[in-house]
Amino acid sequence: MELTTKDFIKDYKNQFQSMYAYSYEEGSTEQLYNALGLLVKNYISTPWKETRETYIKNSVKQVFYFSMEFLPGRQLKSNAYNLGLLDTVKEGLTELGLSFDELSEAEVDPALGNGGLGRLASCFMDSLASLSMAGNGNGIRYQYGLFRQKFVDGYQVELPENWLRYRNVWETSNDKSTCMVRFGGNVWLERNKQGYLEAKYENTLNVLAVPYDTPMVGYRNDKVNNLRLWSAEIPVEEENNYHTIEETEPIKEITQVLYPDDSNYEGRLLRLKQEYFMVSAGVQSIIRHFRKYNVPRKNIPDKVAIHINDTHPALVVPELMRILIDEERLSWEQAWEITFKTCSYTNHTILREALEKWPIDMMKELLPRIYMIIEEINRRFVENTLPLYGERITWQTAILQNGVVNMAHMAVIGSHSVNGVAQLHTDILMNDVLKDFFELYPERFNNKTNGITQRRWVHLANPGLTQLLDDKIGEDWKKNPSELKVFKGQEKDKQTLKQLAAIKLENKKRLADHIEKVKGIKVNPNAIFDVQIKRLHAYKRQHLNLLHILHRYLEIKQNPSVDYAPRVFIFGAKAAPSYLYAKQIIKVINSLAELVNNDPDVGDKLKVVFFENYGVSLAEKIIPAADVSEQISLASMEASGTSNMKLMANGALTLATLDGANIEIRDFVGGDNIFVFGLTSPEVYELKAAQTYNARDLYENNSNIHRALNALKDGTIPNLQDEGHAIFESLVHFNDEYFVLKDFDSYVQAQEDIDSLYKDQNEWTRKSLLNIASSAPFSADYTIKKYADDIWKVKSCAVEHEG
Ligand code: 26W
Repeated sequence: MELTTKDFIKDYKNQFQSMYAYSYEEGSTEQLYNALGLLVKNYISTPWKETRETYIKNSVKQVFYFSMEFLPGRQLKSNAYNLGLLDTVKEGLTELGLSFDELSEAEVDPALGNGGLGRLASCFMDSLASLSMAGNGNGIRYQYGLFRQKFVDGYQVELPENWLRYRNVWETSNDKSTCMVRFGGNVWLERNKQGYLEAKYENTLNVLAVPYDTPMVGYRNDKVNNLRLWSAEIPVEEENNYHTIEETEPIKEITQVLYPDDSNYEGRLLRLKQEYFMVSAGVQSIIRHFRKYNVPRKNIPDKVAIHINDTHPALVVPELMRILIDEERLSWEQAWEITFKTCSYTNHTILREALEKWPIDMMKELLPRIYMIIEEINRRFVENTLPLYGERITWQTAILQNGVVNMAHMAVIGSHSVNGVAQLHTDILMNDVLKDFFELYPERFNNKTNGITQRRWVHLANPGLTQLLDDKIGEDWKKNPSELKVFKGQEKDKQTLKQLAAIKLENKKRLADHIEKVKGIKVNPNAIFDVQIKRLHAYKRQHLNLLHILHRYLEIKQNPSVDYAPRVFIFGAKAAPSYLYAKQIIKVINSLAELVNNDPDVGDKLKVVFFENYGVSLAEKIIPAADVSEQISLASMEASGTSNMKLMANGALTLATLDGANIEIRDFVGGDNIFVFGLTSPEVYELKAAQTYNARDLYENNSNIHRALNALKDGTIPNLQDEGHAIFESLVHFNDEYFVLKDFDSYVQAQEDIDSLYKDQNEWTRKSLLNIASSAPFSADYTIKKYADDIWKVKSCAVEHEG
């Protein structure tokens, strides 16, 4: 949009004064930020309204992305940037003697998700808007986001994240679109005068769902989509339906906290309430829209696509059935046809412990009508499948099994499309995790490799690199990422390489300053910055990284002149509060950091930095400064990974197992420009099947492993209780579930290869350039185009302006 600096200054002064009744010169940073945020939101409001009206007027097909998690990150900068106002705003503030960066740091980063799945949802929102597609998010407005992580004596401590204590300038509560969600009570069917079977309810607990809408601003296309987050509130009492304070107490709980478990399912009643609450409110508001505009119900699948982001919102299937049958009076067959054509499902993990299975008794009591419908879906499924495929397949794929509702099965049966998030992951779904379903419905399965938005992760996070790309290949890559490959042409250009290296060094200096500020650790910006940032989980193998650091430390102690390139190992990771082993790994890394960072024999050769409270904002600081991207999960375990893509796009070289999207990264960048190590997925499957793995043998016969493992428990690492022992035990006595020791040697070798290459700065930077130039396929814009073409059948849509 067009705005002069002068107009901006005028608007800003007015905005501030109208909010606080004094001049901006007297404002606190927080107030100055609030005024700026609300002003930018004002600028957004016109395209936001026009976008909505265009969708309605043209009756375009819309996507609703149902997700229990969204991790949008701070929005001031990205909104101003996407609107095309960032430079104007910065200039204007400078003229007023204010710093944009300082104000933008005052924004809270909403941590409404755990990790990859939530961040992916937000990258998708950004791409949908930027591609001018009608794509809305539907989720929960948690009052408390993911806990704030603090280290006390090296241990993770979780603090509440009360992000709404401050004003959230981006959201608009939308009172006219509330709906009622019913829980519990008794339900029965009664034939009414017209001969319909009517669902009758008594003694239900009614919860008011209040939507809070947040604009999702497209990149310079005047397009603004909607992220709708629901909050549970107590309904105003009615004459015959009122509840006491005691009865309504549990209502407020529903949207209070985000479950902090990543890839770990626990059958907690409150979580099931959250899932149904979000699903029911979302589906009701979609159907209400169709009623308002008189869309024939059978046309629903032509007008809406509902996406189920992992199984968490899989209750969409029975909820849509319920509304179509009970409220819209369609027959079962008509309702099923619509539901099935409307819904699609993405799986994000193959970890068995992550697969949601709700106890039937719990479901029946909390959601009696929904359970009746699930039972009927299951009955019909069994009735159709049994004669065609026989007993084994039918019972293995049923929704109701051994007293539980299998949510993945419900999602697959109720969706016309099922996808994994990287090619290997999709293959594993088809050949292993969902293989019986693949036999029943091969046509439903497809792959959609994840992607990231370059706008947040390159344009905004790495302005130096962005400027260099603009200078060298023009600005087209910003709208059309495939243009990035043109950058390959510069791989031999000495000057470009020099500039690229200088930009990386600048970014590293900035991160080094930040490290000193928050951790008090001095690091050398010329060292290799080696980064592993992701949730802490045994399958991601932060402890393999840990063992290698320990190995290097012991080598240095044994031979202080050993020739290692200086290295800073950087970690960012939260552990689920109940995941003891992950927390023990954090503690050991922190204690090892203390040892290494303070040992004069070590000097610059080795530094270890474990950031507290890793999240989107911290990632934006770390990623542009990374040289090495650690993607070291046991092959077959990481569905895709997305930090691998962000790091690659910022010129880090990947150190990886052939897992998830790492395989595709290697394919695009070429085997010479990535460091691959470890077992492959087929080898992992084979080794598991053979049951011949013996970790103790490796401990006993491999001297490096022996030495490093002993150091975990012999007092080498200071300040440990039994955490070192616990890791030792898991690896040696419990036979190393994730083959850490098996991959150790090849990991160490790859790390040494990294050292050698880094000594040749020119060659290193050339490979870094090739990584940047090969990162376009991982743009979320491409991923979203594929979802849109293959699954959702939605198109880009030009927005019409008034006047
Ligand atoms: C029910 C508990 C629970 C909570 C979260 C189960 C599963 C999850 C998520 C599916 C975990 C998750 O975030 N998975 C990650 O999704 C990313 C986006 O597709 C992938 O890149 C990661 O590989 C995958 O671990």
